[in-house]
Amino acid sequence: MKRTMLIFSCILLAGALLVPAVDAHFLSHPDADDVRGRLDLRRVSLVRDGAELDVTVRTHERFRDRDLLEGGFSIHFDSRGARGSDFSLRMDLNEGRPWCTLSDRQGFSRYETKGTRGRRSFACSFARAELKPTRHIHWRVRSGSNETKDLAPDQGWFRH
Ligand SMILES: [Ca+2]
Ligand SMILES: [Ca+2]
Repeated sequence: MKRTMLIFSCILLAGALLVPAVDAHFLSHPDADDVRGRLDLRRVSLVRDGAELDVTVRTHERFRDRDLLEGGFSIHFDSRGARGSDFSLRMDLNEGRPWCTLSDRQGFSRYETKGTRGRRSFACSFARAELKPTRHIHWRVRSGSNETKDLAPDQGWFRH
């Protein structure tokens, strides 16, 4: 009985150690210190948390409200049919609060919610169903202000 418990515990432990490593590999991506300005992307992540998707962008430097008002961050999702962006998530300010707006290909707002802002980070969560995915989600991140233009990845798309 003890032996069975031990083997079972080892299997559970191995599973717990393996899963985060695989997730981290596929869902979180570094971006180089490769452009000027405060919105130079450092790391971007897309994590599935049950039915929710959590998007987080991190920058090399602290950014200001002004940087968000001049452009902020946008995430493009390719989740349906032909290649190209089907939905985009804007991460900026609305009446001084961190704000997330998910819009469709035509630019119509489909979902809005409060974001979470740190000195060098911005995060949004929304239901995966909002993307109406018909296949694997591909995504990419753009940051922009008067002094910064950055992309992650530098070319192409991440695959969820
Ligand atoms: Ca960068
Ligand atoms: Ca880049």
